[in-house]
Amino acid sequence: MDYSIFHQDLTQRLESSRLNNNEHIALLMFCIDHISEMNDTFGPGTSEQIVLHTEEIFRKHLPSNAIFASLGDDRFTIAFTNLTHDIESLATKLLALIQHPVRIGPHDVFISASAGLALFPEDANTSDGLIQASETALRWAKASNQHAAAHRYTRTVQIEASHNYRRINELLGAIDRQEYVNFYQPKVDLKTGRVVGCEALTRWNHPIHGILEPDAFIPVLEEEGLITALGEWTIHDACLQLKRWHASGIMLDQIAVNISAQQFCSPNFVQMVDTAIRTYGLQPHQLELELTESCLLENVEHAIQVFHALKEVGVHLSIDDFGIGYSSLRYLKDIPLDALKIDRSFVAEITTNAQVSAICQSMVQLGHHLNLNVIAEGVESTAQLEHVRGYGCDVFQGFLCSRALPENVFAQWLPKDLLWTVNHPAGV
Ligand code: G
Ligand code: MN
Repeated sequence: MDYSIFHQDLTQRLESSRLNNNEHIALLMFCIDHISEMNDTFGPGTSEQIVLHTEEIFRKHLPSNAIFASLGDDRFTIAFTNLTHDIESLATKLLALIQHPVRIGPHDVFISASAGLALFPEDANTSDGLIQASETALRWAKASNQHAAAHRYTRTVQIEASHNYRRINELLGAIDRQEYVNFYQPKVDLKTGRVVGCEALTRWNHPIHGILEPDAFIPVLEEEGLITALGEWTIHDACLQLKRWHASGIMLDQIAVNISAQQFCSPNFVQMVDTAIRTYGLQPHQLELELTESCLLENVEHAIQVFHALKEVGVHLSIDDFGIGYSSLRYLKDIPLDALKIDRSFVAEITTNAQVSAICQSMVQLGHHLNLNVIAEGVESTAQLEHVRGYGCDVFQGFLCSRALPENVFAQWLPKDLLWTVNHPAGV
């Protein structure tokens, strides 16, 4: 059943149950564990086969009073009304049915699954509340490695969730407490050696743990849908920084900021970018937004519109981590871009792997044929530098030149005339 029909049906069942002495309704949320890793391990198409197989088991064994929806990827939800049997033992039975090896090609793939359970009216009294409670219970089941039985939504779960809430508050409060800080990594023109700009990379200066890299906090913010607040701070701070450098005679052309897909898709994103530029009186092209192909995954039409709207504002747009995303090359014809950034995993092998080197060369040509600047990321050695220069890359970034540095260290590191040579000490 389609999820929106499932949701409607569930809402109606809750309504009639309310008129019927609050008859119990149970919602089970199932998730197949580690499905995203299965294709890597057992070959492409494995996860789809497992999802179909699981769906079939559900359909075969569901009682007639149940409604069932597949939520895409690895999730399934089932609602039961007029509960006549023990829901917990039914959930246990379903989990046991799923958790069997499935023959896929030459492999026996063992499926493991987790489940969360929430009841109306005890745990929640709306369909959204019930779905949320079952998801919270599912998270708890996964976190505690519980696969044999459904985890019932309980006060323990609420306590766990409020821990999570405190962690989120900690992350968000960090903006007000000014614990986030941007570090800057220089970008160097490969023909002239001029430091043309830098990439702002956000760090969290945690009161206890010290400087944390984005991996430690960005995924949590994204998971909770809170990345936009930090993203807005990052853009404002970067614009302010470029303005300050200009005021002190450091005439970098441009500052780049990374944009998460979630932020890119958020309402008012374009407006926010426009406001930031105006607030600090920057020329629009002095701000570059680094976007990944994942921006185009959810809603391509909307994403293309956003790209065009940003171009109207006049900011520079580049595709970050180019070459490792999941989208096709087709989008390159539909979106206005200024640069491609060759992912550093290619650069890492450019001197040792002839295939990788050929791919890099082709990426440079592809970029140039589309009138784009091509930037090589992650250049760590002079040999890599010579390769990317030889292929005609326009700009490079990487530890050979400098790591991302705090603002004052960056300003000290910058060559006075902004001209970088290999002899200039690397920023550490
Ligand atoms: O993909 P993106 O450009 O946003 O990645 C930036 C990240 O890459 C930063 O975390 C930065 O520390 C890291 N990085 C930058 N230069 C290098 C490099 O030369 N080598 C490696 N291994 N990582 C780098
Ligand atoms: Mn980047």
